[in-house]
This record gives sequence, structure tokens and C-alpha cells, in this order.
Amino acid sequence: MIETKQTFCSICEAFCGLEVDVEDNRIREIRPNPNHVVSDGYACVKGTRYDSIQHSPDRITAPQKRIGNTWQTISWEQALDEITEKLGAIHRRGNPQAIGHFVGAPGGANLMAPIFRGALFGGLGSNRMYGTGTCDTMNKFRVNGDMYGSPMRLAYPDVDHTEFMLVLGANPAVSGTTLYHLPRSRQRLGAIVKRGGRVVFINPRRIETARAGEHLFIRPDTDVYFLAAFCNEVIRRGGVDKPRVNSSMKNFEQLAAVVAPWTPERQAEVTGISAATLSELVADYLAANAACLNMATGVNQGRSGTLCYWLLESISAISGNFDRPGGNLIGEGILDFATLAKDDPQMQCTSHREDGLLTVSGQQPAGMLADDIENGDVQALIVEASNPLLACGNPNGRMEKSLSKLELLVSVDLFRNETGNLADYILPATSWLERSGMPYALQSFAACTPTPYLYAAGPVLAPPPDVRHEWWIYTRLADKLGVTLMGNRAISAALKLSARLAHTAYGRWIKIPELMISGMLKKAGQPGLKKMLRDFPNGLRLPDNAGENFLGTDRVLTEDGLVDLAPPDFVATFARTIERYYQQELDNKDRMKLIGKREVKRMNSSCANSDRLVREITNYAYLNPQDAERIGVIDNDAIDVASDYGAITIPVRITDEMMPGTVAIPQCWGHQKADGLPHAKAHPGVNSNFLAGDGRDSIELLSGMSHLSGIPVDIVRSNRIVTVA
Ligand SMILES: Nc1nc2c(c(=O)[nH]1)N[C@H]1C(S)=C(S)[C@@H](COP(=O)(O)OP(=O)(O)OC[C@H]3O[C@@H](n4cnc5c(=O)[nH]c(N)nc54)[C@H](O)[C@@H]3O)O[C@H]1N2
Ligand SMILES: Nc1nc2c(c(=O)[nH]1)N[C@H]1C(S)=C(S)[C@@H](COP(=O)(O)OP(=O)(O)OC[C@H]3O[C@@H](n4cnc5c(=O)[nH]c(N)nc54)[C@H](O)[C@@H]3O)O[C@H]1N2
Ligand code: SF4
Ligand SMILES: [Mo]
Repeated sequence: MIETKQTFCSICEAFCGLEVDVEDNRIREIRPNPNHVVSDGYACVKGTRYDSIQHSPDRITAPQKRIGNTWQTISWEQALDEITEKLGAIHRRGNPQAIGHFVGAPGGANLMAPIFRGALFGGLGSNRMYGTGTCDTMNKFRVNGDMYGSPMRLAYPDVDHTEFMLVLGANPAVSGTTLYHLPRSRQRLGAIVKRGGRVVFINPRRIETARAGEHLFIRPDTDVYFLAAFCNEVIRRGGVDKPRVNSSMKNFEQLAAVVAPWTPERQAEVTGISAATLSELVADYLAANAACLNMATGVNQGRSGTLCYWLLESISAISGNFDRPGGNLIGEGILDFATLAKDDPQMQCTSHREDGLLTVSGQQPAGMLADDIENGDVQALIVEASNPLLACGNPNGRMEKSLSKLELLVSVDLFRNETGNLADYILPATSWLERSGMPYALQSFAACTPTPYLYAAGPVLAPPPDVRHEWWIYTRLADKLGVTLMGNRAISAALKLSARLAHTAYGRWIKIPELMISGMLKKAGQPGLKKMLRDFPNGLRLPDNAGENFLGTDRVLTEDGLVDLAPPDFVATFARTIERYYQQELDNKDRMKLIGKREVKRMNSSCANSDRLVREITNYAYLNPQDAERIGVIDNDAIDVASDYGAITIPVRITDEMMPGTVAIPQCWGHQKADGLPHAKAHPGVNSNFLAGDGRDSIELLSGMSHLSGIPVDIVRSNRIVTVA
């Protein structure tokens, strides 16, 4: 019998509501849920074709151990015993910090995994927690910490109530946005224009989302000059809301001094956005009754991501658009994550590594992983829901050599991806359809959304018998290692007993994730999980954020309760780097710059093995016709692309979507060695991250963010033949 179940898609942060028809524990069909309180009948093809991933014959359904170049299925007891033995040996050498963890994007959408991975590593005494957070957004957490007092005080654009919106370095129609919730993004952004407003996308590529508004090209990695000049113009035009600045902010004069040299004309020299255009944007921004700003990954991944976000938040703050409807708002979630994070030793805004580099919000820089392994600081690594081999800067393939130096590499994943293919053990984890959950904490609990709501789902499918939840895996490891979880012996003992019993005859009474989700909901005065599932299968819409609830309140978590407009580290870094980078921009005007490109049917490397999503056998380098003519190539010809770090050969596609001087290559391809992913291996493409660097010189020092966008490259026509079909 076919049963229809409601859930939400956990692939990207749009978290669209879905209806899944299930028969005999198999998906018959996945459809958008037309009644979902926010996504309202929208879902993309990655969600509706997830059956090709869920039921893939290549899924890992029991623990795997590498023996030479072959893989052997082993029992959980054997896998956990052997892993524990190796981890225990490192621990006994008195070096818990040499045990590391690396989490990828899907790990962020899993509500329980972070709690238990944090508990295990806290108990072990290791803070070597890396992740792709330093590939996408750690700069924002750094700014939040310094300006508002907690990494999790995260502002979002109030899209549905704004009259003017500027979007830098994001492509919501393809990506589903990041760090705020905007399903049906194209319609909702387009609605701003329909109600008489403006939406302007600033991007080196004329992106898919640009159809919802206007588009301006910007030279990659020059946003800091645009934003500095924008801020300066706001001040020069008298756009500062002085009473608010005086009553709830500090260090305005320092901010004004920092941006003072940056005129519209000076920024135009490097950004490609004319002085007149910038001035007109500022005028409209100030004239609008409500105006908001947003920047995302394309800017975050530049060399000045933290400075850019500081300037963006400062513009919003001083112009009176911050904390007002239609501007940039800070959500009042049902849980105050910002206060929790501030007091959590694993999440504090910054802490120093021995080499002087910073971790932000507890995350080590992914760009330092290879160095840290090579100098012995990391000897064992548990990779959860990630594929760092393709995702991270990998100068000429260095990452593979570094990972192979580990004493122990464990991958917790649904598949044997490229990184897992190098591992000693693969532990099979549940998919989002196999667990109870709520949309990513920031959107549901912290209300980083113009449409606050709560949603919860139970499991849609039963996992294969030997597939396990992360909470179980980390708790069993803690048990075998003799580590206390959550610093509390009683809770730790109860969790360990639950994990021991979870897959015995008593298992059906063990509901740890469900208990915890219910507990969180009830603590916040909301209905528990059972009631949510029964009474609100389409979600529970909460009241809109009316604004005026942050500035001047105790929600500002800085010591003096004031928003800091000029954190000293930011001012110093601006002074140290910005003129120097400006000169480099002027000197290298003719050099091409590389950016990434997300594709609708691929989620990083995660969909690469789906025959229903990926049909092309390679990715392409996208070039403007002018550049193509100069290089002497037509569609499908190959080019050699070289950076200071590596070189690749890739076929081209020519399009006037690209800004002249910029090449876009979709990232997270390059599946030549994907022995566990046969469809991906037959559709391999090229890993553009061979062109990205790693180590200290390739990370942004304020936040540990990897420099993955705006990389200078040289391109020539290639003599090598590449296959495109
Ligand atoms: N379909 C799909 N959806 C995804 C993903 C995916 O792989 N596929 N990945 C998910 C993940 S992990 C994340 S973090 C989010 C990211 O979500 P977004 O932040 O929206 O990421 P992108 O779509 O890469 O958009 C970045 C944009 O920045 C532009 N850009 C590059 N360099 C610069 C620059 O220097 N300045 C400016 N102004 N723009 C620049 C690029 O052209 C690109 O359009 O998307 C998520 N959603
Ligand atoms: N040049 C360039 N490089 C980039 C980027 C860019 O814009 N340009 N973007 C960067 C960004 S923002 C990111 S986030 C990274 C993406 O890199 P990652 O975060 O590493 O994401 P994926 O490559 O998709 O790998 C995710 C893995 O998780 C597994 N998985 C899926 N669901 C689950 C689950 O529920 N549980 C477990 N245990 N495993 C699961 C998948 O099978 C897959 O193997 O790439 C980064 N790299
Ligand atoms: S937009 Fe994102 S959340 Fe919605 S269906 Fe597609 S992948 Fe899933
Ligand atoms: Mo990401």
C-alpha cells in the first residue's frame, strides 16, 4: 500500500516542504508540498529526484574496512573496536588534539549530529574541528562576534517587506540561499520589483536570479572597495541616522575614517562599477522607506570576506535600516542560540591556535588541514558528510597526499566518495529521510527568515538494518573510549546505555533524537514533537519579526551593550591589506580571475553519482566571447588554466553571462578516482580546486576562510583533446 508522508528537504537551506509516496519502504514519488507554510508548493529537481540517491545501489549499507585496495564489510562492533583502538592509542600518547574532525555541508542540516560530535570531541579534549564552514560563511560569524557580541547574532534581509535590495555574491534561484531562509526565492525577490522597488545583483556573472531584478558586473574579489565607497557615500550624503548611532552604537568616527579615502571614482578603477552607478545606488538605498543588503559565498570566499561583511553590516546599521522591517533584521528565535553560543567553550567567537591563527566559532580553517596533517598536529581524522578532497583548495592534488599520511581516516557517509575512497573505514550514516529532524537550527529556532516558522518531521523511511544515526555512532565511540559526554556523568551514562540498547529488542523504546527535539520545543513553550507532527504537518507559521527589538536591548551581547562599528582587528587588517590589494588589482587588470558556479542539479559533490541528475560527462569553463576570441577558442575547445598553485585542462562554453576577464568553473567535480561512485566516475569533469591554494597564504586571517573565489589565473588554448560527450 502506498502511504504519503510529509517532510522537508534537507539538501539546501530552502528546506522545501515535500510529500513522499512510500511503498514497502521505497520511495514511489517525491512532490513539493503545496500546503507547506513557507515553501508553498515549491521544490527543485534535487529534492524531487532524491530517490536516485536514497535508493542508489552504490550506497554503503554496512561498515567497510579497507584492506589494501579492496574493501571488506565488517560488523559495527569490529569497526568501532578497531577505530577506538587507534584513537585510544593517540589519546594515551597524551595528544587528544591530534584527533580531528571534518564536517561538510550536509552535516550542518543534521540537527542531532553537531550535538553528539561536539560531545565526543569535548569529552576527548580535542578542539580540532574543521569543516567547510571555512569555505562558505565563517567570516560572517567572525563579524557577528565582534560587532554584536556573539557569532550567532546573525542578521538576515527582510526580503518580503523591503523596497530596495542589494545582493552581492549570491545566486538564490540556484543555491536556495545560505544563512537565511528563502524558498521560492525568484518569486519573492521578483515581488520587490512588482511592488515598485528595486533588486540589484552585483556579480561577475549575470546569474539566473538576475531575471528577478537588475544586474551589475563586478570584478571578482573587489567588493571591499565597492562597499567601502558605498559606506563613505552614505556618510557623505548625510544618510546617517545619528540618534540611533549615538544611542546604540560606538566607534562611528573610526568607521568613517576608514572609509573616507574610498570615493565612488576610486572604487570604479578596480570594481568596474562606475562612480555614477554607485552614487545612484546609494541615493536609492537612502531614499527607500526600507532597504536591505545581502552578501554571500562569492564575497565570503574572497581575500577580504570579513572586511566586506563588516562594511555591509555597518552600512545597514548607520543608515537606520538595521533592526527595522524591510531592512536587515535579527530574528527572535524560540531558542536564543546567540546567548548559548557565547557561553559555549566549543563555539566561542575566536580562539588562538598555537601558530597564532584563529579558530572562529570553534572551527579550524579547512585551508590548514593539509599543513596540520603534514606537521603531525592531526594524526587521525573523522570526516562526516564531507568530501574535502574535492571541496577544499587542493594545490596540484596536495590534499590526497596529506590525507594518506594520517594514521587513521574514517568517513561517515552514505557513499564511498573520493575522500572515503582513501579512508581506513567507512561508517554508513542515515539520510535525512531516515531521521526525525527540524530545518537547520538557524532558520527554525533562531528565525533567520522573513517568514518565521517551525517545522518538524519524523522519519519517512526506515534505514537499512546496518545504517546508523550519527548520535549513535559518536555515543558508541565515546562509550568504547571511556569518554564522558556533555561533562555530565549521569547524562553520559544514560546516553551510552541507550546507544547500547538501540539496536537490540529494546530498541523501539530508544528515541533519543525525538526526545531531544521535543525537549527543545517544549522548553521554548512550543508543542512537542508528537503534537507538531500530528497538528502541524505543513508547519507552524510564527509571527513576523516586527523589528525594533535588537538595538539598545540586552540582545546586543557586547560587554557594553553597544554595536561596535569599528572592531580593532578589522580596522587594523583594513589598514594593512586594502591599499596593497588595490595596487595589485591595478597591476593585474589584464589577468583573468576564476570564480565558481553552482548548478541546479548538483549539490557540491553530493549529486554526482545520480544518473537522474547528472548527465553531462564534464564541467566547463565559462568565458565571455571577448575573452574566448582573444584566447582563440570556440565552444567545446579545451583551455589550459594555470594559477600560482596548479593547472587544469577543461573545455569551454562561451556566454555573455560572464564578465570579461572572468572565468567561471563549477566546483566539486573531478571524479576520476571515485571508485565507489560509478556514475560519477563515468562523468568525471575537472577539479577546479587544483587552482586554489591552501595554507596560511590562502586563508583570510580574520576568519580562517579559504580563498576560493577571485583567484588570478592565466588561460591559453590547449593542445590537449578533451572529451565532452
Ligand atoms: N544547486 C545547488 N545549490 C546549493 C549548492 C550547490 O552546490 N548546488 N551548494 C550549497 C552551499 S554548500 C552553499 S554554501 C550555498 C551558497 O549559496 P550562494 O552564496 O548563493 O552561492 P553561489 O550560488 O555560489 O553564489 C555565489 C555567487 O557569487 C558570485 N561571485 C563569485 N565571486 C564573486 C565576487 O568576488 N564578488 C561578487 N559580488 N560575486 C561573486 C558567483 O558568480 C555566484 O553567482 O549554496 C547551497 N546550495
Ligand atoms: N572552488 C570552490 N570550491 C568550493 C566552493 C566554491 O564555491 N568554489 N564551495 C565550498 C562550499 S560552500 C562547500 S559547503 C563545500 C562543499 O563540500 P562538502 O561540504 O564536503 O559537500 P559535498 O562535496 O557535497 O560532500 C558531502 C558528502 O556528504 C554525504 N552526505 C549527504 N547527506 C549525508 C548525511 O545525511 N549524513 C552523512 N553522514 N553524509 C551525508 C554525501 O554523500 C557526500 O559524500 O565546497 C566548497 N568548495
Ligand atoms: S531548493 Fe533546496 S530544499 Fe528545496 S527541493 Fe531543492 S534542494 Fe531541496
Ligand atoms: Mo557551503
